[in-house]
Amino acid sequence: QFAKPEDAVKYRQSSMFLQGQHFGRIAAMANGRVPYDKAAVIANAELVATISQLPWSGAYAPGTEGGKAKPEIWKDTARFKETSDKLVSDTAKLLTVAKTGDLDALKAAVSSTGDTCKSCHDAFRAK
Ligand code: ASC
Repeated sequence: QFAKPEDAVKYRQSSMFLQGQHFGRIAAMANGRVPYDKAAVIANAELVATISQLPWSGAYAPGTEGGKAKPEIWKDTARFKETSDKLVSDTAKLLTVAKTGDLDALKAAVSSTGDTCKSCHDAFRAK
């Protein structure tokens, strides 16, 4: 899938960067730092729901160790898969909630999705 291992590292870092940017735009509206705009939340949630699926099918394949990725990713593959699956389901839910226009539900979905980001980073990303 990748010409060289560094490309896998670049790919997963790029997808994490994009997720952070688009999730951050939603979080800013959920937290009231930026005025709530339902269409903007949906557009960003569509992107996050898609981008969150990208890194798991090959960008952490064996032999792509590097960057801030901890060795645990390749040791505790079951737990890594569990947390990555949870992110994908959380972001799908986030999109569903975005479309309802319910701001309180959006806050809750942003909070739980952010918890999922954090728990995976705590376990699998070096400082
Ligand atoms: C973000 C981002 C993360 C998560 C995490 C949530 O916007 O870049 O890594 O949210 O900070 O706790």
